Amino acid sequence: MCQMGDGTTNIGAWHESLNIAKLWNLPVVFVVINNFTGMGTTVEMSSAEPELYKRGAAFRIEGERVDGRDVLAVRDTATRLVERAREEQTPFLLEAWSYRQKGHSVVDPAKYRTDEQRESARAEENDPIVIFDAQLAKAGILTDDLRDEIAASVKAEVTEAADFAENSPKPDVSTLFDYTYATPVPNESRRMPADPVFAE
Ligand SMILES: Cc1ncc(C[n+]2csc(CCOP(=O)(O)OP(=O)(O)O)c2C)c(N)n1
Repeated sequence: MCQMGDGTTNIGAWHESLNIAKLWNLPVVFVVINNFTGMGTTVEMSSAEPELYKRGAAFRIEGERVDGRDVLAVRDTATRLVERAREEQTPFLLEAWSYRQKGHSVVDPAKYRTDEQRESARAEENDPIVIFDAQLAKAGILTDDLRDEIAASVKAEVTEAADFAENSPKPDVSTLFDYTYATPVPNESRRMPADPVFAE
């Protein structure tokens, strides 16, 4: 499975990937997370075909769209497409749509959206976690006690991780690129500690 945002789908490399995947019969499921916005640009404004699951058509790649707010629907559709990709030895395109609850990054206040759009994106009926919670409760799997227990254990785990980070010494600059690349790359070695950028 290869996952990307809607913003990727207007980059040439994506179309080249679809083309070669179909030509070479690669069992790849391309999963596009469509939250209708790439940074500050809407899919409607930037995509001549905004129904993204259809965009594999030029490469004879079958596509499906699923409600990305529904965890179980995503699981079922993804499972089915992965099985078909393996059995039929061919790629598929899966578009999972949902709403982006905040801006693109911590420095993006999402001013390109109206207050109504921002509120709707964050509404409980559009929140995948709230929806999944209700599904589990209805199935008798999640009780109030269990929900409290899970919430408390997650909070404890996150607090412990944050405390660990806050209380750890600052890492040495020479370790900046550790675990970034599998093998050394030229640009990396040019930006190691001797680089003026890092001079004290
Ligand atoms: C190859 C490449 N081109 C351009 C960018 C700049 N860029 C960063 S995020 C982004 C848009 C991402 O859109 P999407 O995947 O829909 O993410 P979202 O805005 O919903 O977080 C772009 C164009 C990049 N990171 N890499």
